[in-house]
Amino acid sequence: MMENIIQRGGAKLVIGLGISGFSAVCYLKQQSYSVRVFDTRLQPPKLADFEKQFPDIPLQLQQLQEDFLVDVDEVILSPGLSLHDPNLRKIHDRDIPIIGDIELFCRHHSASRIAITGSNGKSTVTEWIGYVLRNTGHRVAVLGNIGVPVLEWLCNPTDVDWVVLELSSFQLETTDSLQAKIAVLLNVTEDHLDRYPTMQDYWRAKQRVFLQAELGIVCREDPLTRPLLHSPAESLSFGLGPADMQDWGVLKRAQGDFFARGIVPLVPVDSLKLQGRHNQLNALAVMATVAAAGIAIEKALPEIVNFSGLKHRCQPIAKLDDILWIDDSKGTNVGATQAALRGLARPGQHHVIWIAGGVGKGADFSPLGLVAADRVKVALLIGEDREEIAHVMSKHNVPFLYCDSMKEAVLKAHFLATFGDTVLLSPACASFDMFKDYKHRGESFAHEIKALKQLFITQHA
Ligand code: UMA
Ligand code: ADP
Repeated sequence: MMENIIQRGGAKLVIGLGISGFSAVCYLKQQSYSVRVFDTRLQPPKLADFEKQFPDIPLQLQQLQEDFLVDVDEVILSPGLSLHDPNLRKIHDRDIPIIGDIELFCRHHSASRIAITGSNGKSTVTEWIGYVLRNTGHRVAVLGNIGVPVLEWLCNPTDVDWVVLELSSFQLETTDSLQAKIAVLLNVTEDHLDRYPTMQDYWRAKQRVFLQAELGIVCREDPLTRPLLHSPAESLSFGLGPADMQDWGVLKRAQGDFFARGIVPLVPVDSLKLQGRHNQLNALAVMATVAAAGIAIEKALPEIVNFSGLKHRCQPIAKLDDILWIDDSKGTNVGATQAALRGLARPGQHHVIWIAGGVGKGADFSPLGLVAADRVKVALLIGEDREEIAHVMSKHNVPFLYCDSMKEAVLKAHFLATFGDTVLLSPACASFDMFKDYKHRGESFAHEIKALKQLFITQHA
């Protein structure tokens, strides 16, 4: 439902002409605001669309000129730029308020919001919640960092019972009016330390998901998820051990492990389609959320166990000669890759050929040492920061080889793998030194496996 928008005299300056900035321009124009646009890049991604659709909107690229700020009463900043970016100095000097697209959305749209954040698992849990809500007869929009800008949807909204928002720390920094009915903080492990001066700054941003929330859902296994800075009216928790009455956990029974609410066992843990301990945690977060949204858990459970996950997140993509190839290209930080190695390989067996490396974003790779030492046969290291990972591997006596391309990594993996091994792409790094994005990296992995398959079939024909 749309609320009345009070027209303000000044102009809105949208910074960033990627998908979120472009959607902000479309929305603000639709609402008859006066709009200007600035991007520090010479060729921002949505430039062509912008010039075609809005030839009359003033645009500055690369340098923000003082005259562009006259009459601007609010800046809508892309999550891609830090509030401390030097390009924003003139805006700070003039004390112009800076908000993000999520803030604008929350001010202008009043449907019930479920907000999900965390260092890892956001997209999986967001889609999973959307899937369960939809399949139990609810109208839902799944938006945000997942790749659908909130304001793009708001230009043409449909009637919904729930808006499910995946929120990054970057988006939370510029959002004051979130007021989620349900706010979920999945985990907080190191990420984006190229943008945050300290881990505490990153954690502070994540905690903003609880701003004026009605219910906070947190992970008992990660103390950093507890709402310490902003208190939701109520809290619930999930974790892989036994749980208090209304909380979510796992109970051990003679027949095996069961997901449970308090002391009530619900379904066997191994009925879940998704693999890995981290997905058991994700499943519990989904159970807690959809139950809090008012869905009878008995109705939700068949949908929850049936969810088959998202591409590039621990997805088996091929089996050749009894060797399993797994694409976890979205493993872009240490926490995600730790979860993949732990979740997919038994300790002590060393049957994982692990492809890793890329842009490390200032991360400390040392937590990967022990987990790799227990499980990895050989690490095949690619990309800009491969030497940093190699350093940790050599400290833990994990064999490693450098590779200069995905093709080389896949070929080497093929030659090194033996019956029953798993080849896992889980880079613990961003991809933009060698690929467009994590999807491109995963596709390149799949492409090289396919090429290998053809070579293999031809040779054996
Ligand atoms: N940039 C500049 N100058 C500018 C603006 C941006 O150099 O003036 C650069 C920055 O390096 C920035 C990059 O461009 O990182 C992308 O910024 P953008 O404004 O083009 O981004 P959008 O296309 O609007 O995409 C953004 C989110 N991107 C980021 O937060 C970096 C998308 O999340 C999100 O899906 C989209 O809005 C819709 O809400 C992507 C992401 O990588 C998937 N998120 C990070 C993550 O998941 O780890 C947080
Ligand atoms: P995000 O949107 O937070 O990046 P994704 O669902 O896209 O999360 O998953 C990113 C990576 O994190 C994948 O490698 C995935 O296997 C891993 N992952 C998913 N859930 C968790 C979790 N609860 N804890 C740790 N890693 C996880």
